[in-house]
Amino acid sequence: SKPLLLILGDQLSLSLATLRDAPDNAVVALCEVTQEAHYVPHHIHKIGLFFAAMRHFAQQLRETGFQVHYSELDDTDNCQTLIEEAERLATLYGCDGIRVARPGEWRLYSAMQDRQTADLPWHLLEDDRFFTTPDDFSLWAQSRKQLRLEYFYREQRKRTGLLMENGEPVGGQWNFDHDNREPIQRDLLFPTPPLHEPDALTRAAFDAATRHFPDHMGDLATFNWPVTRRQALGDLRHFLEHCLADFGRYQDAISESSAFLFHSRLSAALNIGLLTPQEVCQAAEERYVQGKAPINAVEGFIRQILGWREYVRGLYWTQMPAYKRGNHLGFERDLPAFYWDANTDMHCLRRAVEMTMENSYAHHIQRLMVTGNFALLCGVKPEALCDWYLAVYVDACEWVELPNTLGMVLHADGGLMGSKPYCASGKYINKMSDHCQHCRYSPNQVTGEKACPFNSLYWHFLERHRDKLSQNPRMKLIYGSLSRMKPDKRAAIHQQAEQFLAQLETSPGYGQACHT
Ligand code: FAD
Ligand code: DLZ
Ligand code: SF4
Repeated sequence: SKPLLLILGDQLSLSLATLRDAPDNAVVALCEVTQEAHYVPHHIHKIGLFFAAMRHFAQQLRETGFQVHYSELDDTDNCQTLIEEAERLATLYGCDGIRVARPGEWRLYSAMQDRQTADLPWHLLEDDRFFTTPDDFSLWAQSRKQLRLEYFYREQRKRTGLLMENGEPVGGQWNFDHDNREPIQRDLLFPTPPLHEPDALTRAAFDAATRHFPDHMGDLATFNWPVTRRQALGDLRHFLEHCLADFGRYQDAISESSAFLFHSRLSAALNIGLLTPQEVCQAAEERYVQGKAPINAVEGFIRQILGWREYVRGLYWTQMPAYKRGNHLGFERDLPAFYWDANTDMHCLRRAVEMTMENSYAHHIQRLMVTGNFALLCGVKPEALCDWYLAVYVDACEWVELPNTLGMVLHADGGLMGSKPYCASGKYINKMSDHCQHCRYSPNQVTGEKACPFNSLYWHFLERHRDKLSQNPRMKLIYGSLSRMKPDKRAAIHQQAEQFLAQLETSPGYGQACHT
């Protein structure tokens, strides 16, 4: 037999199952196709990253001795969809089947599954570059009444031995979050990420991306993501030496001046396969063992990767395709127009979208508590918000984007990702960030011309969803405050929010303009 080994854009790892035990006659294929760059209007950094990293990986595979076919976007015979292009290449090279590891998105997975019995059959392999497989997650979930990250995470700590000592968690606790909620401090200095100069291969990839997708968000002049394993290892080293020790305490802080603070910026490199989650977690643990980073930082960091990252992936694969249709709170609003151009006088939102436009990145608390929280309070419909997050972030792949957006932000899965919605008023943003002093609104006012819109929207949201949320034990306290509010104050807040929502410009079709 002679297989075509298809390597997808987020499968750039030599350890990939598809490449293991490959017969000598196998042909490896990597395919740039317009369909993958179009189905949501990706930020140009994301397209540039995928093309540049795929081209470098193809070169590495050739140097390792594989026979590689690389389809460029400009090839005249390129079919421009992954399925068709792989089948064209398999026929061209006389292959009798196509092997591929589980893709990162359901739409591709189901299309490939449908072709398992075709004349030219597709064979799907498990993608085992994670700590757990979807089957492991399913087995864990079967025995539980309720799915919660915390228990899943503890089990993974025990299974891997990460931060464990004689069967007990290092430091005597599983979780050090109470040490990890420091707001932004005045005069804090942030490390500068290493600069990656684009080489000729990267420049050619960028040129193709810019020519084909000139209208997409962003400018490749500010691109600074790793496109090779060597560059990704450089970013990992920088994080370990300059950021990890402060990662924990400023994990939830938001800064006017820094897009990255002490975050690792490693999500894209992890998601496309330039780094393994195992090596990143082990390297962080090592810094703790050497006494170079405190336990609250190292545990907090490892929990994101060993806990959250695996948990969302397990949820995605065990709950799809129904998961994507979830809309527990019945949201119907289109996406506010400023998500595409940052044109808003709400300063925190403006900065979050500006940083997103500049870097194709925003850190977790900006995604969750600024752009996410605003969409939740306004009731933006899940498909509109999910398409946006999938399009604009360099690390976005549906298996990780969807549970975070639909589940964690919009509570549209009815509570699988979080036991309560992460709704918050302007007070929270004022506490964690230094944005409000630059804003035309005041986080301390709820009604009136200067009132921060988050404040009235917050109460309006609670009122609107009383039926579904007021019995939630974690929300009883806040519903108590709402009940005690004087009726005239409540009416004024209601009116303030209604007025705001009535004048909020939305954009039903911005994304669609780039879909064709
Ligand atoms: P750090 O803060 O340094 O964290 C370290 C690593 O932990 C990250 O690189 C990432 O691999 C992992 N991690 C942290 N939080 C999460 C999480 N909630 N879920 C899964 N992994 C996590 N992450 C993506 O990788 N792709 C996405 O498309 C994505 N979409 C998101 C959408 C929303 C609405 C929200 C709230 C979060 C989303 N996240 C996504 C999770 C998180 O925001 C990013 O992983 C993180 O901001 C990436 O930056 P970093 O590498 O500097 O992370
Ligand atoms: C995001 C993306 C882009 C922009 N381009 C390609 C591509 O040309 N070829 C490819 O194989 N993958 C690309 N991707 C990633 C895919 O959309 C998808 O997320 C992964 O292939 C799923 O494993
Ligand atoms: Fe954001 Fe409100 Fe603060 Fe302005 S006042 S920055 S809108 S939280």
